[in-house]
Amino acid sequence: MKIEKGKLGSVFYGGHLIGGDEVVGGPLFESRNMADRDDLVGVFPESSPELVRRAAEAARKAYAEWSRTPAPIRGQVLFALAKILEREKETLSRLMVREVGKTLKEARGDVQEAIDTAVFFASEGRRLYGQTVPSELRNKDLSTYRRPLGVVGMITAGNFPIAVPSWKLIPAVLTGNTVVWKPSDDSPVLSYVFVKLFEEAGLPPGVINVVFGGGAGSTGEWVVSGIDEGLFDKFAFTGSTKVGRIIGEKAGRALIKATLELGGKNPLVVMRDADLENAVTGAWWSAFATGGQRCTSAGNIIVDAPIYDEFKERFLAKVKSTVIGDPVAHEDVHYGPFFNDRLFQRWMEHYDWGEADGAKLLLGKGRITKDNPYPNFKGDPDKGLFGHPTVWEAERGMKQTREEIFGPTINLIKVDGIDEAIETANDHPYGLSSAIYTNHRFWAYRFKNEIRAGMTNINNTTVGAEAHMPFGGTRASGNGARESGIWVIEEYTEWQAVNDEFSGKLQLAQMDTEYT
Ligand code: UN1
Repeated sequence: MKIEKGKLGSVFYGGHLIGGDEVVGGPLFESRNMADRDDLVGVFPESSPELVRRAAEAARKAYAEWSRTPAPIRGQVLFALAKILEREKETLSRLMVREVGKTLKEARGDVQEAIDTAVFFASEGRRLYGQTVPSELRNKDLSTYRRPLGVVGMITAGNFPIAVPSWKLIPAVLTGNTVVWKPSDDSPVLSYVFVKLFEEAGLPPGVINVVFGGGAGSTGEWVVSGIDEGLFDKFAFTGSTKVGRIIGEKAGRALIKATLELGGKNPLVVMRDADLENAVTGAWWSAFATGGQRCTSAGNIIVDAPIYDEFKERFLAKVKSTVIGDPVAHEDVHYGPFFNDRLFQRWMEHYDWGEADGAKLLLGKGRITKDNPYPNFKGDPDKGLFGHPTVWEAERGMKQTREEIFGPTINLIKVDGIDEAIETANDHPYGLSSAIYTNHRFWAYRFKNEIRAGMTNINNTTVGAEAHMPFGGTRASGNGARESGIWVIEEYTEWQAVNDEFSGKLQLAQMDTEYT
């Protein structure tokens, strides 16, 4: 499908994509431009338990042929996909700005991450190595093969509507699996178009099946129940720790692998010797890029006592320079609206936590409206849900320093020295990303070695992981599985051990006996 320029300017109607058919009917839901709620972007149907089963059957049927397709040929599809995504990068990015509310620069980055992922895994089709292994017996060869798992169930969030699904879809299909995908109800149009581009690249019908709809009490719940029904051989999820635990329990009972990418409370430490200019800019971007709606967004900025006051002053000045607004009409905004109502509601709650715990509000006051204005706002704030950039002075142990907030809010915490900085940085249940600003090698190395996080940055932001590095977290941020890069192949395949006996006799390992 060539995306027709202009066609996406009108309302987009789509159906579930099951086995090459487009299935419509059932209750409908809307996808609206979050910066201008009057702008209807798309209308899609909700799924049903029955349709989820139908999608899983279609995936099972397609698996027979797709798993037998040579891996280099599967890789060719991904090369074609990378080229098509390049061709459509601008259209997809502009659609993302309208459908989700990302800024144009960030939307382009989101699509680019999928292109990079497609390029990376396309060549893996020619490398999906097994091993040859020496046998303890003569005239016997041992070898290992990677085998696909079968049908993969997937649920993704809407904050990275192309990149994060690409981390799952691309390695899953490269390794010979087929998929039932429930994309976020924040981004059905992008998800629909993305799968159509896979089809244009040559992916056979039924390899990726899509069921649209919401989470609890809707399609997401039916897809998760599918684990109990034995519909899936693997499950991949990006979303909350709460839902991740439910999926993890079910996957455990069903004895299938799960990839769980969950919440974060990512610390950023600024030591007394840091380049302050760089640290202020990095801390600002880590906290407020994407309006704080990344799982890698900074949650706590932990500042060494001797520079605390200076950092605070410069940081507040930087935060006040943030430009917020409608990203469709204004390409230069730093962040746009909340990506959905639920995120906004949850963000508003954190003001109560701060008040209850006696944290000091330095900047920010809830939703931006005409009556509660923000000076650097572009567009009409009343048409969407926009948040004031919010900065707290907080103390270790307060609820807001331990729970993920997922919005434009950051806590400043004062500490004295590297020991207290590391202890404070680890004082929350999560372990996704982390960062330290220092030029002292000893402090940087101590942090790198002692921080409990899947990803660590030295003199760099908590956000912006590269597409070929292992992405994921420890503790409540995940279950140890990683996405991106070569390591992810392990998550979508299992090993087959092959014994090739050519002695013409009955030889037995471990037993010094020959039967003839
Ligand atoms: C996410 O927020 O779910 O590292 C993914 C980053 C991006 C991906 C974020 N490359 O910030």
